[in-house]
Amino acid sequence: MTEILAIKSDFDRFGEWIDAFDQCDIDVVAWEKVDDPASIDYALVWKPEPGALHRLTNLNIIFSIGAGLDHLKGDNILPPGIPVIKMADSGLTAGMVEYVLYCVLRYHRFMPEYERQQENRTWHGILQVPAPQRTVGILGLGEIGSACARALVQLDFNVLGWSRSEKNVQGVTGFHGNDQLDAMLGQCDILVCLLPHTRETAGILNARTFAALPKGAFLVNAGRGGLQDERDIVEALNSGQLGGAALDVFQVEPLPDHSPLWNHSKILLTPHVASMNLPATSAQHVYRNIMHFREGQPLTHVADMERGY
Ligand code: NDP
Ligand code: OXD
Repeated sequence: MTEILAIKSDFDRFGEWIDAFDQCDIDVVAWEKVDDPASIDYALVWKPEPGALHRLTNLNIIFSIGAGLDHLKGDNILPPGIPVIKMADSGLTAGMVEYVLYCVLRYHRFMPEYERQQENRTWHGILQVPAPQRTVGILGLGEIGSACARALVQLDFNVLGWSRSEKNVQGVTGFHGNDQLDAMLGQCDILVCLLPHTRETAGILNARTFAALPKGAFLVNAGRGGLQDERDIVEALNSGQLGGAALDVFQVEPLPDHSPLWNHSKILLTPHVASMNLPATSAQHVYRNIMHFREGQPLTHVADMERGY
């Protein structure tokens, strides 16, 4: 009997998901069309309602639409004992690489300064800094962080990376654990945050972290809003401790109207669009894991929900 994958998609993209699984040996059903919850073998979800996954009594695997797992962390969301797989989509990763390169190059080539100059009809060249003399530190060297690090290495930047466990990414100087964080921060001209939001990482982008950076360093956060203290960011920008910040994620999303971040002259703000998963490539990751499950092979990208990512 053909197995069934139920999909609760974001952005009304169910049609794209149907097409993406077209060539796979699996039936796909939209979340709201599930008649018999016991017939569902796998679930691919974004922001499931509390209790909804518990009703799928024969579920084998829960797939997250999204690399971040915050949407699965509320009370009564996850039934116990069922593996949760993080999204690892080459399309999503490629988008993150584009966003990070864009932000890093923007600061590296003084674009905010030239934008200000243009407003004032000022013609003034700033001495170019060669990429090897520019140090970019990446917080989080996972699926996305390591891809961004590799792309920056390709452009000849001096790249540092921080992770929980020791990592070896070619061309990247690695740091790991809380004890080594300050040693990395002290060298970063541009700090890029690609961490997951967990108990341990919550609020890590705070005044203490900014104080450990060289004065005038730039911040890029495309991880999660819960990683940043927005008041500390504004203070660090106003004092000049931070030279600028590119923020894609926020403590509250959508960003409230009254937030001072909206019109701060040193902030480049985007509405959580650094990247989006693409059903065509995401489906390959999902189906690969379904095949592993059927063949009794180990699953990949299994989240440790206790650890938080
Ligand atoms: P991964 O799980 O592959 O990688 C997470 C990385 O963070 C790992 O290197 C991990 O270390 C490190 N890490 C976790 N906790 C700590 C800690 N306490 N101290 C030091 N390092 C830590 O995640 P992805 O790379 O796939 O995604 C990262 C995040 O990016 C997502 O969780 C999501 O929040 C965000 N994201 C944002 C998007 C956007 O559009 N803005 C789009 C996609 C993702 P280790 O390697 O040792 O495990
Ligand atoms: C994700 C996201 O986590 O889009 O994948 O933010």
